[in-house]
Amino acid sequence: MVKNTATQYDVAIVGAGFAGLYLLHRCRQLGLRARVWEKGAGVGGVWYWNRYPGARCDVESMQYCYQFDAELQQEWNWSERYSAQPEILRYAQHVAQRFNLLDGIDFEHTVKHARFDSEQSIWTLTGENGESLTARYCVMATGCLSKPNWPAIEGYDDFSGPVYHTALWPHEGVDFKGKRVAVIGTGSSGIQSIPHIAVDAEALTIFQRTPNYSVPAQNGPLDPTQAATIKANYQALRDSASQKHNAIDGIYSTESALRVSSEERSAEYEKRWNHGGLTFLGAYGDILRDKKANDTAVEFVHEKINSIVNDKMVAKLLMPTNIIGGKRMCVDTDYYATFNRDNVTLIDLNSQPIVRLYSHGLETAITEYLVDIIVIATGFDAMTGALNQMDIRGRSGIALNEKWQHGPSSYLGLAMHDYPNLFTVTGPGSPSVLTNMLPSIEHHVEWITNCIANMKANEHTIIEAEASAEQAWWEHVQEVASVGLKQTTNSWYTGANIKGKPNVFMPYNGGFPQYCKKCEDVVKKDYEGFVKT
Ligand code: NA7
Repeated sequence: MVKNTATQYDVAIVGAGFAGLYLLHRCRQLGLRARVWEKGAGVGGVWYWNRYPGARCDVESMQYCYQFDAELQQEWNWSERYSAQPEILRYAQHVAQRFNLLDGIDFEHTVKHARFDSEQSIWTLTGENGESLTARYCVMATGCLSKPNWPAIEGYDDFSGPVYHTALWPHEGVDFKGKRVAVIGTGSSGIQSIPHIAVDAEALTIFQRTPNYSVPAQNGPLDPTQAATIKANYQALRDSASQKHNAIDGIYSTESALRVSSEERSAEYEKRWNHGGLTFLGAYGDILRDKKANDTAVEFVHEKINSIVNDKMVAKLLMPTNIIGGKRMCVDTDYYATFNRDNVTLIDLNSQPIVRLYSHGLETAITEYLVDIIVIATGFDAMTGALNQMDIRGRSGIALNEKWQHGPSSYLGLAMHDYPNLFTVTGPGSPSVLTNMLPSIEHHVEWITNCIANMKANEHTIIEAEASAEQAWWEHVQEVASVGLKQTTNSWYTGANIKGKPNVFMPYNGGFPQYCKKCEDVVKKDYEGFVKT
């Protein structure tokens, strides 16, 4: 039965991940009527879907959490330095309950179309189930890593066993005991899951196209004294993080890797390797700016891989040859050591590409691999994938994926010309995936909801990014992307992981503080670059 909820809301929110939850809460705080549509059967977004073994965040939990509510910050206790997916999901569920958000969310509601009616100045969302939702404003809180990327391999239907994508993991889990397992893909999801699968599986064969750099998390139970110290002065940590390029607190040197002796450099890298985590790249200020400086970090990690992995041929295959930090570095527990296990085999897809799946396994250009279970860890159509898969049409009726056919563009990663009253949380053109997502999400949610409240207070009904402002911002996004080494690597930041996707560096690499300042200036100048009516 087609049901039209008819009620007009101030704000329609798509997605009940960390962005959607906070949006709903903020809207309610500001007296805005809001409704959330969420595809999943529960809250949590990326943490709802990515339930593969070993899934955990790569930013320390004391930082990878909301800061908008001081009490929430104080009362929640993380058990590990880097929490695992079940705990992060419990946190999202706790937030939803604590702030009474569940009654504002329609679960299992997938948006098919979003249309702007210029005459009435309203957005209408239509779901796959035929229901509709109307609101003056629409906020896409659809996440940057939400649309799974399936490799184009022939024969999915021919394989007689189960095939699991890491981003669509079954809620009941997967029992690998006594099974021969294949993992395709060695990005973060592969690198996190492989050590766990290896422990349970009878045999694990890993199909690697490109090796990734990974540093140890050095994860463990969170030291309660350390947690208490942070909690006693949480704001100082948050303030310090907000001044960092990636919004992650840590020690980032501005010194050149090339101005110190090789002994001093090795000692610094060793210290950071032993400390664990993404701040490894903060050892020197020019690692992501100067290829020679980058080479020093590459050499260190190569030596580490060589020292951990017994089979030197395997070690060599695991050593990436591109720059370090071009792709998002991985943070692991026991990844390289896993290759010393007797039940683990590494296959280089460059020397034997997969030809097809057949009833009992995978066939490569060289041989056949008998397996019972296939795990697909091939990532996402990042940043634009979730938006482009909906049919979003603005003022002139042009679909967003048509506007973006040569690559995305936006004003501040927040809004697009020709799509009035539509906002994106951590959209392309914002720092998003180059930062700790939580502060980036909170910043966007606050900016967007303040903007909507301001519109209402001033009796405006439409806000739209000017074409010139969008163009100037996008040129700036590309200009800062061209500084340094990051864009020299093919990655999901540039869309290179998806066949046919335009090659455009999508996140804003000018740094979180500079970005926030720009957003603040826009507001101070009465929403400069936007037209309000
Ligand atoms: P990633 O980082 O995009 O990694 C995907 C991996 O899958 C990577 O090794 C790819 O190799 C590989 N891949 C992709 N397509 C294929 C095909 N067709 N055949 C073989 N191998 C393939 O995704 P993740 O889910 O691991 O991590 C995403 C983010 O989540 C991560 O950056 C963190 O921020 C958290 P390639 O490098 O393309 O050759």
